[in-house]
Amino acid sequence: MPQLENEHLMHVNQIEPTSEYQKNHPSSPILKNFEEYKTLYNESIENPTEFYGRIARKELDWIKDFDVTKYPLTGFNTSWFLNGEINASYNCVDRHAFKNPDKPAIVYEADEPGEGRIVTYGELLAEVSQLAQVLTELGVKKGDTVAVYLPMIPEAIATILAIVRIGAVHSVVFAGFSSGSLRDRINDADSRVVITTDESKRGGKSIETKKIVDEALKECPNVRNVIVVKRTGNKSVPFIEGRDVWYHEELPKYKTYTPPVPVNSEDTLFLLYTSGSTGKPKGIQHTTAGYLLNALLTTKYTFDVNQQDVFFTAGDIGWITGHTYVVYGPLAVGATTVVFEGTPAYPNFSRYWEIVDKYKVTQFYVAPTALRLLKRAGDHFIEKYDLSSLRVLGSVGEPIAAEVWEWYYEKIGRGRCTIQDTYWQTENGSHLIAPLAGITPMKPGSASLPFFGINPAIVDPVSGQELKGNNVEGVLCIKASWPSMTRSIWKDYSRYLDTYFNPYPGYFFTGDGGARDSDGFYWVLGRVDDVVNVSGHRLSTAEIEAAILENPNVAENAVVGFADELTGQAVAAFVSLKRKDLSEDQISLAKKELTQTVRKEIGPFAAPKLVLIVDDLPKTRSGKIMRRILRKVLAHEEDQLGDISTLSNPEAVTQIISSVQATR
Ligand code: 6R9
Repeated sequence: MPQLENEHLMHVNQIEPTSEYQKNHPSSPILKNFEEYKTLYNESIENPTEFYGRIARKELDWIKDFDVTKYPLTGFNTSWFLNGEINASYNCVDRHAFKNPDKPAIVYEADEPGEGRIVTYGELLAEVSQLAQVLTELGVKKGDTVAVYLPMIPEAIATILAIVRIGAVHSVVFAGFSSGSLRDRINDADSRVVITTDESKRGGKSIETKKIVDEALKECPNVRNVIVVKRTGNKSVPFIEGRDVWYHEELPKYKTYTPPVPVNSEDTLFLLYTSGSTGKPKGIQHTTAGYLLNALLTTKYTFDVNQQDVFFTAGDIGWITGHTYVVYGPLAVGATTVVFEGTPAYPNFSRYWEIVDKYKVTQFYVAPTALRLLKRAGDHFIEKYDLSSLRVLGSVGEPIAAEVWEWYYEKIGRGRCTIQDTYWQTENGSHLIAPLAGITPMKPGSASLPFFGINPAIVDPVSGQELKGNNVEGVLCIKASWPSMTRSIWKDYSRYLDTYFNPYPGYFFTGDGGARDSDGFYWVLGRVDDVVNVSGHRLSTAEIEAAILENPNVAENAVVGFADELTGQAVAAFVSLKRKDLSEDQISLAKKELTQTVRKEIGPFAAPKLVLIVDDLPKTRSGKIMRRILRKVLAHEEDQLGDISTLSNPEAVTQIISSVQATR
């Protein structure tokens, strides 16, 4: 049997979904048992055309039926549901509003407890329709891109759906990004209209959202209009006549119904920028029918969501989790989605549980970083809450450690709920590997088994050969396309091929290490490229390095991730300054400035936790910075550096070791 490097992780017993889960079920679970999953899964792999053709016709409402379910071009370049016509906003709003206009679509919990409102499917249809007409009036046409820079408020959901209602493409930019990042994303996507708020509120603080947009737009010559949602009403917020229009003033000018524009299955639904190995963010391009179908199916099957459910994804619409599991998945199913504007810590660490009890949340989905924070805050923040409405608990964005999993299971789930550790990426659109609620046995720390249609492979990183059988470890790849797979990187199809398909020909490469254990369960072992994961935020070290280099005092720098108890990983920057004769005070000022530079260039969430000023960075003779050495030193593994005598400057390593040790 091969020796697995991470074998210690994988000796975990399976936990069967409790019988209470089935017993307390308000209707009936989506699947009867694990056998049924296996049968459907096998069909989805052996006969994807039959499986997906049938399920797409059953689950989605089509304007025109598709002719071909799956059309393989070259390799993975696959199109789905060809020649079909559909509209995503119709599937997420109209079809539910027609049946049940008074049913809550959105439950909005504002940053301030006690504030918020409910938006029914009928009201959502009216708001989406009116905004769709505002966009049309502002000249937005089918295929145009619209930038969305909004906090977690109901208008954000209406905006996304209004854009796709007229066949336009949304490009949501996380409202924590700085003006520079926003500017780059607006220009790359060639967005002509931006939607934002006057200000936003988070954790009791006001954020000057509109000012950030105005700053970005100084260098976005193609933006014609800004639609501004009044969130706080602060009178001092700048308003540029002729360019800016108020959301609340424009909408009432239009009738409350406008028909959806038919789009082709393969027309672009949205762009979402994410970080990769190089500095430039990638505009991940998703298409309409395939993405929508998988968003719906995973919501329904992974989380066992049905129409009576209240689904609370505590993620932001600025990231893929918010796209798929705040907006498209729950609304396509016809459930109620919770839109939470605030943070888990404001006004105190009970906030999530208060929301769960208040709205009788049935599914709760969050990143482990929040769970680690809440676990550390203490169980007295949980104990007085009932939490009996919860059936399913989800985890996303980073590995969940076994002790956090168990805490979640016992303290929040009270031993009754199932836990779905869902592994997936911006590029995949929806879950790749995840246990199905109440069906798949769970193993703390393992994302378990693949979703329908996903055929994972563990590939040897050196030979590129697939490692068959169980007890194997390598890089995690997928063997065939699935409907919600990204079709391209915006305006950079060759980068798309280079990133995902060329590294291991014949496979989609995830960028993650992975293993299959003796039971055939999958374990995700973290990124094998230069991507770090801070609090579930995906950051490119190259992008942070480029930001640091903007500071005129910097000669060179290298950024790597290191383990952090709370945020999973944290960012460390090793920087050599142009001047080497600085005093202690000047050095500490320089460090502060560098952190500021990253906050300004990218956003506060990317700021390095550790900045080390060094004379020199370790390099190969060909001049490549050896980031591997920096990672090892930060991980206390200075005894495992290997042969450093071949470096051009081995003495740099000694200085780095002592400066890292001085921080401990
Ligand atoms: C959905 C999302 C993707 C990267 C991915 C991996 C990490 C996500 C995970 C997980 C372990 C899980 N990741 N889910 N690692 N277990 N359940 O987070 O998308 O922002 O694109 O990040 O996140 O490293 O490659 P995205």
